Amino acid sequence: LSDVDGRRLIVDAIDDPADQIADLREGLLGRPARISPKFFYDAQGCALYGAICALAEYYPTRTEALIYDCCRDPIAEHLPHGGQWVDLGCGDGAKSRQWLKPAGVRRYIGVDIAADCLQTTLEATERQFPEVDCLGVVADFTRPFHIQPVLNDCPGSAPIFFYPGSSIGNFTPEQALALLRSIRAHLGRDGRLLIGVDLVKDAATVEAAYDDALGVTAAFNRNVLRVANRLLDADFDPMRFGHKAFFNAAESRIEMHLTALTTHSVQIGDVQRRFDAGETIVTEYSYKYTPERFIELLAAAGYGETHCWTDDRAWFGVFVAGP
Ligand code: AVJ
Repeated sequence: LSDVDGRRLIVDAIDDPADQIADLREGLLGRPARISPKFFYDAQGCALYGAICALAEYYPTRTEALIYDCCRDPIAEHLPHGGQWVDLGCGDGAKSRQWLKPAGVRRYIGVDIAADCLQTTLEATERQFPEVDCLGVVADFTRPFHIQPVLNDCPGSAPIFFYPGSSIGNFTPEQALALLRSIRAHLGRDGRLLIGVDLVKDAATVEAAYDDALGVTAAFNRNVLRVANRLLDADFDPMRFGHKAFFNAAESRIEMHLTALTTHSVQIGDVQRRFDAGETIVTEYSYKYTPERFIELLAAAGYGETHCWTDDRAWFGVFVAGP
């Protein structure tokens, strides 16, 4: 960990941009071609994701918000007071700010891959909650990240790891298990995990959420090719790829792909990659769980008591898990 701005913004040394670029290149040259969903989120991708969250078809964001709005106090009763709130993938931090009072938070730790956005989030949080000590950690938690030294600065204040928005769905169940275990290892005696998870439901509802009528999700998907062009000095034409999203029931996940509409070659740095018509690039898996399956996963990761809240259609689940 290195400290760049007083002690407000800490950069996790493991997050090496050269490795990220090497991963992206390797994925695109592989067969099948793939791109990690973390590359969706440049400035334009973040704006498009914001637009997705406002779509009628995209139920997860609003369903999760509904659960928090109606159950905030009962949920907060299961969280330690005077704790350190660790906001995993904090984005603009708005979801977390609604918890700082009800959970009596002493310290806010925003964790995100995007340093610029993180700085803005910390300033906004500090302005609204001058009594809360705010700091940021720039980290990519698709890799092991180093939060323990930061938590140790504030002894006696239990951590609450907040992982909303069903971001856990981007990991395979095996990867999710590893991440849940590593969070579990930081809980101590009184720490908790508060996590939002999208639940299994009829395929048509899920598919509409990832293939909306206005084509916003299609634009979000194609935008990743513009990110690849910039990072790899490539010349993808996003409009030569079609957006495909379908529910894979056997794996319990939505798959998003970009399908080459015609056979053509793309320059990727100093190599050419041919894409045959119909060949796809996998851009995202978004796993859906039943409450039972997610509780099992938490148990396998070493959590003890677990509580779950859902909306009345049981479309989305919010879980609090302790050691
Ligand atoms: C940010 C991973 C929760 O899987 O629903 C939205 C991203 N992709 N529409 C999801 C996403 C397409 C989203 N997560």
